[in-house]
Amino acid sequence: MKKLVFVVSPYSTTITSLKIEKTKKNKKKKSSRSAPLSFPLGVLNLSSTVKKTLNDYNDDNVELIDFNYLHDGPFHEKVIEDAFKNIIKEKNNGKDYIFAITLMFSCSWEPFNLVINFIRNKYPGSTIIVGGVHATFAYKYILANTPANYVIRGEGEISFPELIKNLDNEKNIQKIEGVYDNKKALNAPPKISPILAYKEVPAPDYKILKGKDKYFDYKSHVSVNVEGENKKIKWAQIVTSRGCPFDCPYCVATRFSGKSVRYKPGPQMASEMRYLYEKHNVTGFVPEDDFFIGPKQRLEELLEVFKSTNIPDMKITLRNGVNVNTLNGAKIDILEAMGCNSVTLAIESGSAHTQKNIIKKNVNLEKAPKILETFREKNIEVKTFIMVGLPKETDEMREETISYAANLNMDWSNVYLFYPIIGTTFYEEMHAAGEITNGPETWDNLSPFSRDFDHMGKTGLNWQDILMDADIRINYAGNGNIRKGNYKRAYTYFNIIRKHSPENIFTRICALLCTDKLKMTNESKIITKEIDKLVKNDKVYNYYLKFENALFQNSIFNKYKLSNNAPAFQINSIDTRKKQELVRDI
Ligand code: B12
Ligand code: SF4
Repeated sequence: MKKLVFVVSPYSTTITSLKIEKTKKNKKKKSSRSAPLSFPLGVLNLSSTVKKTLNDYNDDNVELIDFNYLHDGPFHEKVIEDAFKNIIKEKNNGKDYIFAITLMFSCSWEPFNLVINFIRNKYPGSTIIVGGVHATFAYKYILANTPANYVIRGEGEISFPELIKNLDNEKNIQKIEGVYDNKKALNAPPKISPILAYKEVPAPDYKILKGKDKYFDYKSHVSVNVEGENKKIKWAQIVTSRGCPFDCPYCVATRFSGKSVRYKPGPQMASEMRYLYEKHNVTGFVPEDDFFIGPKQRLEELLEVFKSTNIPDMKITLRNGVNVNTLNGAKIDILEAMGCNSVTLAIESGSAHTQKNIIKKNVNLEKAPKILETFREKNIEVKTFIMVGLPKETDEMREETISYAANLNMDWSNVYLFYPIIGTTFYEEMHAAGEITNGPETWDNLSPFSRDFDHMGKTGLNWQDILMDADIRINYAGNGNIRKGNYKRAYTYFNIIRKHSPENIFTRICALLCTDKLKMTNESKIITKEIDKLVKNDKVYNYYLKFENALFQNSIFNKYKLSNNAPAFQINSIDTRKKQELVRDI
C-alpha cells in the first residue's frame, strides 16, 4: 500500500526561480496576484472517498500539500522543496508514494510544471496522478509532455479509488473509464469519469485541514466580509449541488459537471455545516455551486436545511456569479431568510446583441437593475461580474456594456477581460481560427486582468488599457454609492482597496471625495498627504494622466484634478504595463 499525498498547484503566481529566470529571461512577468485562498474542495472530497472505499487508507497515510495555503507570493523551487521536506521525512525514491496533483486552472500551468518535475526528479519511483478542470481538457498534452503517469478526467470519486486499487494491474487500469495514460490518450476516445451519485459522496474530509486556520478567514478583497463584525466570522466554502443547465460559451462548468443539476441530500448538507460550526466555529458559508438558484421549491428546501443546523447568525455569501434570470422577489426573500449578506450577479454584458448572439446567456437587462434594487433594499451587498473583450464584440457593444454597468446601483463590479478557457466553445473557435495555440504559451498568459495576445485588431496592451478605462468608469466614476450620495458605504469599498493597494491613486481620490463629503477632516488630511506623495512618483502620475479622463466623466470629481507640475512624461509600453498593474487588486 502506497502513501497518498494530495498536492494542490498554486492558483497562479509569479515564478521567481533562478532557473526559470535564466531560461525565460525575455519572457514577460505575470502579475503576482493570486486568487483568494479557498478550500481545496476537490481534494477534500477525494480524500474522504478514498478513506471510505479503500480500507488501507486513513488519517495516518493521507497528506495534503496545498501551495496556496503554504505560500502567498512569488513561487520558486525552495517553496516546493520545503513543503515536501516537511511531509516526506524518510529517504527513498518515492516508490511508496502516490502524488495526486490538482490542476484546476489553466493559469496554474507554469507552477504546476515546476511542481510535477520536482516530484519526478526527487521521487523517481513514485506514481503521479493528475486531475482537476484544466487537467481534464489538457490531458493529452500533460501525458505527452510531463512526467505524469495518469490523468483522470472529470469528477474523481469513482475512478480515482479504482485507479489506486489497481495500480499493480496495468490491464485493469486500461479499462477504468476516465483514466488515461499516454498510450490510452492517443488511442482511446476522450471519456469523462463516471459520476458517483451525490448521496454516495461522503462528507468532505475537513480533518485534513486541521490546524490550518487561515482557510477559515474570508479572503476576497472587495467585500463587506473583510470589514467590521464580519471580519471576525469564520467562513467555509460549501457545494450544495453539481452541474449547470446552461452552457455559456466562455465557461467550462457544464462541460465538466454536466447539464443536469445534482443536489446533495439535505441531511448530508446539514451535517457538514454543523460539523464546520462545531469544530471550526464556522457561521459564514460560501456556496460555490455553479447553479445555486434553482427553482423556488429547491431554495425553500435549502432554507429548511440551513435552519435545521441551528447555527446562530448564519451568513451566506454568493460570490460565485448568480444568474439574474433565475431570480425574482420571492426567491430573494428566501435568500434573505437564509442570511444572505452578499451576492454577485453574473451580468457580464450590457449589450442586448452580445447577450443574445455572442454569450447567449440572454440576461434580461431590464430586469437586472430591478433585481439589484431588491437586494439593496434588503441591505444585501450587491456586486456584479462584467466582461469586456469578448469574441466579435465591437467597440460599440463594449461601450454599451460600460455605460450600462456605470449606471447600475451596485456596490462593486468585478470587471474582467474575457479570456478563452480550455474546453469551452470560445476556446475551440479561437483555436480553430488560429488566434490562440492549444498549449502552455496560451495557458500561461490567461488572466482576467491582462492580455498577452493580440485580439480583434488590438494588441494585448490596448486591451489592458481598455480594461482599466472600463474599470475606472464603472467602479470609480460611475460608482453606484457615490451617485446615490451614499458616501459612507462608498468609502468602505475605496478604503478596503486603499489598505492593500499602496499605489492606487484613483481609489484615494474617490476615498477623499467621500471623507470630504462626510466631513471626516482628519481622514481627509491623511488621504490628501498620501495623494501628494503619490503624485510625485512619476510612474503613478503617468498612470493617473493616462486614465484621468475616465474618472472625470463624472463631474463630481472635477475639483480633485491633480497636477505635479512636472514636464510631460514619455510613456513607453513597458512602463505602462507596470503602471497598469498597480490599480488592479481584485
Ligand atoms: C470554487 C472555485 C474557485 C475558487 C477556488 C477553487 C479551488 N480551491 O480550487 C476561487 C474563488 C479561488 C476561484 C477563482 C478563480 N476561478 Co474558479 N472556480 C471555482 C468553481 C466554481 C468550483 C470549484 C470547486 O470547488 N468545485 C467542487 C469540487 C468538489 O470539485 P473539483 O474541484 O472540480 O474537484 C473534482 C474534480 O476536479 C476532480 N479532481 C480535482 N482535483 C483532483 C486531483 C486528482 C489527482 C484527481 C484524480 C481528480 C481531481 O475530482 C474532484 C471531485 O470530483 C469552479 C467551477 C467548477 N464547476 O469547477 C470554478 C473554476 C475552476 N474557476 C475558474 C476560473 C476561470 C477562475 C478565475 C480565473 C475567475 C476569475 N475570472 O477571476 C479565478 C482565478 C483563479 C486563479 N488561478 O488565479 C474556471 C477554471 C477554468 C480553467 N481551466 O482555468 C472554472 C472551471 C469556472 C469556469 N469559468 O469555467 N475559483
Ligand atoms: S457561466 Fe454560469 S450559467 Fe453559464 S454555464 Fe457557467 S456556471 Fe452555468
